[in-house]
Amino acid sequence: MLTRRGLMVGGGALLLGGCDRLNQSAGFRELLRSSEGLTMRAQRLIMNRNALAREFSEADMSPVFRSNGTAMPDTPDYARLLAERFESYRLRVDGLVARPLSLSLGQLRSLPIRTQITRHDCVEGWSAIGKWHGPRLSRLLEAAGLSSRAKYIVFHCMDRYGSEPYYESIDLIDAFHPQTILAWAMNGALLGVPHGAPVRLRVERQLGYKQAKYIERIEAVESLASVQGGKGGTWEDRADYEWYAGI
Ligand SMILES: Nc1nc2c(c(=O)[nH]1)N[C@H]1C(S)=C(S)[C@@H](COP(=O)(O)O)O[C@H]1N2
Ligand SMILES: [Mo]
Repeated sequence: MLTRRGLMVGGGALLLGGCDRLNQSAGFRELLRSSEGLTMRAQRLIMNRNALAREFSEADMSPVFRSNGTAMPDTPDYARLLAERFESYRLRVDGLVARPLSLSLGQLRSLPIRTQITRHDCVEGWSAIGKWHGPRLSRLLEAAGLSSRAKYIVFHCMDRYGSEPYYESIDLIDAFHPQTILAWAMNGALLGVPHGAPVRLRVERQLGYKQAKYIERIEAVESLASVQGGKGGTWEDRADYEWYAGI
């Protein structure tokens, strides 16, 4: 029987490509076997998780970008923040981090920004192309010192559904994706209230309901089970929407 080492040092071994060599490892064979049960679509989703969402040009931008879900959070706290133009607003980053952060809007706006023109797709059947500006989420997570135990990033919002705040969550692949930003401006102006002022998430490889608006707290967790209904988001808990809403 040929051993892996035998193949590596044998005469023909030098001609073997990386894949042939990988095929010899039990771990890789196991991976192939377990993935046979997955559909092609699921495999493609897994393989392409780091790919970029398409970016558009200024000419493609929608003349009207409608608002959906909450357009004005109706809590006294939000009314107060709005009245003082978010002067005392703080974005908290906490949970499984070494150094919890509490950032004013001024501090958030002083971080280097990414600008991207992307298409937003809502499950209710509408899409719009808009331009978003804000720091990458990864920058904040790095500044906070994300723990190696963290597996998900939860976004707690200032608007409520019933008695609970709107919330959403993503995994670390999406959290560190280059197009995952905390947008504080849209289409060249400060983010308006209907679109999530003062800060909303853009996670461009996923559907509209994942794009959390009115964010006040970003929490790193090991499991989603203990956050609200346990399914990772307001619509996941209430309407059985998929947690991973990849597009
Ligand atoms: N906090 C919060 N975030 C939210 C929602 C919401 O109601 N509250 N609605 C979601 C849905 S379903 C969509 S399609 C988008 C709409 O974003 P827009 O209002 O900027 O178009 O926000 C998402 N994020
Ligand atoms: Mo949506």
